[in-house]
Amino acid sequence: HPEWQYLELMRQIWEQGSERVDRTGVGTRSICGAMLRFDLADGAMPLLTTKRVYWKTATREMLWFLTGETNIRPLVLQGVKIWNEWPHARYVKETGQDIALDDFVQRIADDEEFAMRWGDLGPVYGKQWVDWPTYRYRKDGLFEKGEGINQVAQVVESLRSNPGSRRHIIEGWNVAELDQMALPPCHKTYQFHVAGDRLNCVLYQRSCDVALGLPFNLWSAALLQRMIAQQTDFEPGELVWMGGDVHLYLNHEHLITEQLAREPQGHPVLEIARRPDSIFDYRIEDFVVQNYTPHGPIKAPVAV
Ligand code: UFP
Repeated sequence: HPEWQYLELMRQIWEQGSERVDRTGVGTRSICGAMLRFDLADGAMPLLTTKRVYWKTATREMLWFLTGETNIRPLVLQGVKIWNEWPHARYVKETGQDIALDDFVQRIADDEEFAMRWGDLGPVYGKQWVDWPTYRYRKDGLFEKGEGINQVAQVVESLRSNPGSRRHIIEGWNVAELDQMALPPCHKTYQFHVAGDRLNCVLYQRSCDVALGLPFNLWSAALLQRMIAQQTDFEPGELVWMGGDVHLYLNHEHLITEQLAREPQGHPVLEIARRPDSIFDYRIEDFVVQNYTPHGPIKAPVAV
């Protein structure tokens, strides 16, 4: 079962990772460099079965990236909570008002103006993916804003017109704008590769919380690959995931022990019910997962 790769990685980090103090202060065990490979033929997806993964939440986030949106409001209105901590922390810090997270999120939902002011994450994935900013220098030495680059549209186009290219890349790591982002991109580079009639994908993830982040990141990468394959008329090929700093948080011990005691069960598949007109026209209803009978969820705190 392909999921053993994930469980082996988890075990290896927990047993052999070097213990380090990290940005969040929680502490991790960490290894440098790891690779996982998943074959997406016949609808197969890297959707973990040793605990329930909320794939619809990850799917809504991916669709939100593709809109270019960086404000959490559209996610909040769909009940997706994964980005809420960051704007909340900024609000508390900048206004000195100690509002509870739930109240802050409710206000984002109810008050559009408030959301405009406080709900933005800065130029994170969505912005870089579909509207990477450009600047042009003028004769007088000043510069003006150029047109944004839609990397996703360009990759779809280049896969169609020049499949053998080695430049099919979607990059999130905009060095000049990292300081404006709530969180610098973790899943920072996607590269696509055509082999015969199959579309492969490499994801490079610079930093990976294997217990809570990776299950989401694997699903999302495979989802993006599936959508792009559909749009470019290729069969889904392999997803190759590569991690840089690959770690487990020390306060996830109960999750790790529980999950490593479980065995993968079943082979979930993803069906895309419709072929939308473009990569930007997918809707949540288009995605149907079958044969997903996972073990129960395991809760653990996210390090912010
Ligand atoms: N993280 C992930 N996947 C993500 C995401 C975050 O694993 O998609 F957004 C984890 C990695 C790390 C933390 O534990 O969040 C980010 O912290 P840092 O920026 O210090 O690497």
